[in-house]
Order: sequence, then structure tokens, then C-alpha cells
Amino acid sequence: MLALYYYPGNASLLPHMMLREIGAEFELRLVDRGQNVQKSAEYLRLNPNGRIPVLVDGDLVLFETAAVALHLADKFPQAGLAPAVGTAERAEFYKWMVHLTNTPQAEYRAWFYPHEHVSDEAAAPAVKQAANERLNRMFDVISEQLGDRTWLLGDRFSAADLFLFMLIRWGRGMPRPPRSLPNLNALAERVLARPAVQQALEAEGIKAPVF
Ligand SMILES: N[C@@H](CCC(=O)N[C@@H](CS)C(=O)NCC(=O)O)C(=O)O
Repeated sequence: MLALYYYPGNASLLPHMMLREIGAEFELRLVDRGQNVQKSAEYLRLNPNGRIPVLVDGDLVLFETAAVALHLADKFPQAGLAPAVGTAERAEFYKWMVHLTNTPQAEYRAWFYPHEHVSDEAAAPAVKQAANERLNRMFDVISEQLGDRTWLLGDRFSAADLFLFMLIRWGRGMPRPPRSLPNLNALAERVLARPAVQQALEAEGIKAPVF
């Protein structure tokens, strides 16, 4: 049995969209951030970092979004969310999954949680501003790499596109939202048009404008 611990629009959206693409049976379990449930003793037993998401797959309890995504891609190869192991395409897929998780996703922590990066609260706005500038440069590079290709891997859709879509969405409140880069906007529109993505957004209560 698969269960995904989620909060609407959080990093759990990536595995959620994947589960819908796969057509797997799964249970969605809300982690009520309004009540800080991600820091409760019960949740900390699943993820000692107190962060969302967690995937439970039978006896397996997995945290880290990218690890969850790679596991789902491997467990359901018929869904085609990752290229075959050992191919050059698979290597490119790893590159994007790792880059997206350890570069823009990690940088968003500073944008959304600047207070975690300062000992003096007065410095938080400067941290946020610097995160904004770094994120802009990261999205410039991703946009340039994507070019006018349909997906990050070229003609082939993969979980990396869902990941990028989620990160583009997170930036909708930034001074220069990632969607203002035409290549990124085009990719996000393509992802948004997918029925599985529509289902995931609807289940999480996410309404237009999505990004
Ligand atoms: N590296 C972690 C980061 C997860 C993360 O930062 N999740 C956010 C939501 S998008 C969260 O749990 N925030 C609540 C908190 O930190 O208390 C992952 O990818 O799973």
C-alpha cells in the first residue's frame, strides 16, 4: 500500500503528480501545517527532519522528495517517467533531478524561510533578496538549457518536467516569476495540460492561476 504525506502545493506535489501519471492506488494523508503537524512526535518518527513529503510504501518509509520521485519512477517503469537505466538519457535525467533538488529547490528554503538563515531577524530581508537573485540566475540557466525543446530531455517527457513545473509554480510570488521566461512558461503550460497534473491540482484544491 502506498501513502503520501502531503500539504497542498508543497514538495509533495511532485510525487503526487507522479502517482496520478502512474495511475497507482494510493492514499493521500494531509499533514496540517496550520497546526505544525510536521513537527509532531508522530510525524517526526516518519521524517526526523520534520519536512514534507514522506512516502510510505509497505514497510518502506521514505523522505526526501527526489528520492521519493526516483523510487516511484523505478517501481513503475511502465509509466515511463524515467528513461532506461544505463542510457545517456537516464544520465541526463539524473542530472536534472539532482540539480533541481539541490540547487533551486534548496535555494527556495532561503526565499521562503529566510529566518532560518540568520541569527538576527533584521537580516532576513537581505537573505531573501539574495535568494531571489540566486534563484533568478538559476532559472535563467535552466531556461537557456531547455531552449525551445518540448521537455528537459528533449522529446521525452519525464518526472524532471513535473519537478521543474513545481519549482516554476513556487516562484509565482517572486518579483520576476519564473513564468516570465518564455521557455519556462511554455514548459509549465505543457505540464499543466496533462490530465494527471490537473487531477493532482484539483485534489489539492489548487486553483488558477497555478503558476
Ligand atoms: N529536502 C526536503 C525539503 C522538504 C521541504 O522543505 N518541505 C517543506 C514544504 S515544501 C516543509 O516541510 N516545510 C515545513 C517546515 O519546514 O516546517 C525534501 O525535498 O523532501
